[in-house]
Amino acid sequence: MTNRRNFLKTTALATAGVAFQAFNGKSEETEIDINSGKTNKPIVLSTWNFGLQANEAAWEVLKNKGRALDAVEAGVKIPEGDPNERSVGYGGRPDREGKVTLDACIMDEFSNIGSVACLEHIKHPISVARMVMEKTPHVMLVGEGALQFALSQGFKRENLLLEASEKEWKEWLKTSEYVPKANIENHDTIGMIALDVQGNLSGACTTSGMAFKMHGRVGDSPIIGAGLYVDNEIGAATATGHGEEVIRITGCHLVVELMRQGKSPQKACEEAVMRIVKLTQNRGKNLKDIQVGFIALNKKGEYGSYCVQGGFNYAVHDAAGNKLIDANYYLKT
Ligand code: SD4
Repeated sequence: MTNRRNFLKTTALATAGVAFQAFNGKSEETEIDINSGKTNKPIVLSTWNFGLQANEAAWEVLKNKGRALDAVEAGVKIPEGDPNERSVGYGGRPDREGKVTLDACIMDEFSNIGSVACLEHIKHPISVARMVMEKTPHVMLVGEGALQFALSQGFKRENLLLEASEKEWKEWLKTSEYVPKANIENHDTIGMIALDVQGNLSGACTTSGMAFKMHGRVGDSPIIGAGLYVDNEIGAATATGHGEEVIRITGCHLVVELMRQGKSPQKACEEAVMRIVKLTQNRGKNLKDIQVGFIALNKKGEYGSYCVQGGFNYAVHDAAGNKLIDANYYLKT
């Protein structure tokens, strides 16, 4: 919405014609030169600090006028393939049976969707999700069926459980106490959303889920509408944190629908987080135990983010460069 403050900002920027970021401690909302009708594209956003590296891979595609879909797949494959990233793909922490089970989904500008959940032994679940999207009559495959499909498409069966993960799991077994932690090592799920030079949006989301989850547990990340949503007319959103809470409000679909109602990406993320806050309080649960973060991008290349508590950051790459931003949050104490 253009209030007087925004009008002044956008007017001042009209000559510069660049995205503006307000770091006033209250908002990370980008304000684009709406009056000139300019769009900040291409642009890519991704969750957590490993997003910086992932963005670089996505940018290679975007700067060469590639499709946002190819950019987000290439981007999230970086942490997926990195054994040092212990919350995504190869090297992900196992469930309580010592199995590394992966969740991922992808969505393009035509609302094509593909997803895999509880997939074992495959390093790049995002590429399997893309194949579900492009080569099957379905949108989601799980467990053994997803694995069989991946193998039939030529994916290699691999052991994803690192020695370090096995050690941690054996340690965990001593107490078997499940305390789902978000913000581990400042990176968890990678969710990535991008707008290409053609003005098309796509998104991808991939994770090993919550460490020591029950075997068979599926989070928000492979669920279209929860961990990821793209509407090429409006915008895109992706989420990280406690998947159960994101699913409860169909988080990313909600964020995109709020943008459809005219909210900025920042305000849409804030409202979705406030819904989680309210439902958590209504259910008598402690908000301190919960972390959820959303990032959102609209058709103009404006973006925003908000989360329940501090510690969440996200990476943004546009023509001005690649940077990490600390998301603003609700719970200040
Ligand atoms: C899940 N949302 O499986 C994922 C995990 C995550 O920060 O993002 N943790 O619930």
